[in-house]
Amino acid sequence: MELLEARQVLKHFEISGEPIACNPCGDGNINHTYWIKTDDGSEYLLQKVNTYVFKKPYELMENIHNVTNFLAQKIDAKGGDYERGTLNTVQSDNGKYCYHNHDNHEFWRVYLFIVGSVAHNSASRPGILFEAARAFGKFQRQLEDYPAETLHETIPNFHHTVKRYEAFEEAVAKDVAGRVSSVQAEIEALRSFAFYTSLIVDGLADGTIPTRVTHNDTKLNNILFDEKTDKSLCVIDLDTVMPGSLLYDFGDAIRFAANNTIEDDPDLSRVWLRLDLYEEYVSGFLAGIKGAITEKELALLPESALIMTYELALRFMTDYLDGDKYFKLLYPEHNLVRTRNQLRLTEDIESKLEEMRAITAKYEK
Ligand code: ADP
Ligand code: GN1
Ligand code: MG
Repeated sequence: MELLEARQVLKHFEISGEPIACNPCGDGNINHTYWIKTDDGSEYLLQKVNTYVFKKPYELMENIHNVTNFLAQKIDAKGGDYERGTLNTVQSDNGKYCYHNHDNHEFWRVYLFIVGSVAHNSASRPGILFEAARAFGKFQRQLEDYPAETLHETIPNFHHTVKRYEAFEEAVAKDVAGRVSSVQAEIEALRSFAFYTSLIVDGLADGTIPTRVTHNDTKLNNILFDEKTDKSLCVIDLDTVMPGSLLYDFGDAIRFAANNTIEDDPDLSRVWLRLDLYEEYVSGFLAGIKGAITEKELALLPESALIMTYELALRFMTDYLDGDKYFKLLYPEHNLVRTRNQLRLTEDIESKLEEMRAITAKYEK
């Protein structure tokens, strides 16, 4: 995006100063993100919302504005700095924290840029995962008394793994991109894990697993760290904050951060679950959540990592078979590479469930 184009969008927001610099920012798979600097030294984060993924951007922004205000009040009440401890939305000229360009149907939003922060794509130093887990555990606790019924479901059935499996079988049956015959082995491998799809979904439905307000996209790079101290500052990417299960957040974080390699590494010999990182995350998460976890949730922590990894393998494959409409791609076979990687990780996690249970037991109190 050119600076001139950014200026056209930013004139619809209550920002301070005239934009003088614009650069792409971050490695998200969904939205388009830019860092902006203005002539009075202010910095902002400008994002084009992906409307293929988020069908109702105004509802999305209502959720985010309300959740971040709620968090800001809690942080402020404890004497913290809410401009660094949570995202801060910037008002737009329609009063909805979001600008709709009617000519090209783009939706844009602006946050304050958190200066001096960094997002990590891997646990490059010991302690990063403990800190990440504490941050997600704390985020969960801060939202414990958030009125869940006021939240819009920004992506219906986002982590309904049974429905994700059905969507995968539908994509196989339709074969719109003509790719099914070339990926039979992967399809059969995915089918062999179908047993796991209902474990969390059924528990939520019959009430044996509590429904909580959860983040639902707990990748390590959705936390900003202080670049000097390595302490976590702020949980970001709040698009999918919705009612869900704590197991979604725990499992997804393990899926991403305890993989020995990145989630789209094509070299499968590098893909496995690192038990040392699993342990670091478990210890931090249980410290952050401070006892606010039930016995059944505790018991299912290892399976949740398997389920969230498997679910994402299904989602990547579904998108590949549908002709790559959902996730941003860096090259044509990217979704297939991601599927194979997540499938291999699912297999490895399944072989380590007992060891993961033993580790979890060490930190239960
Ligand atoms: P996506 O939904 O595409 O993943 P994110 O909201 O996670 O988009 O943003 C992408 C990246 O932009 C983050 O990983 C982080 O590096 C950076 N980022 C996002 N929000 C901020 C912010 N308020 N301040 C500084 N950096 C940010
Ligand atoms: C997307 O937005 P980002 O890059 O943090 C996706 C997650 C996937 C992840 C896989 C709204 O997350 O569900 O787990 O890619 N977000 C959405 O990298 O679908
Ligand atoms: Mg993100």
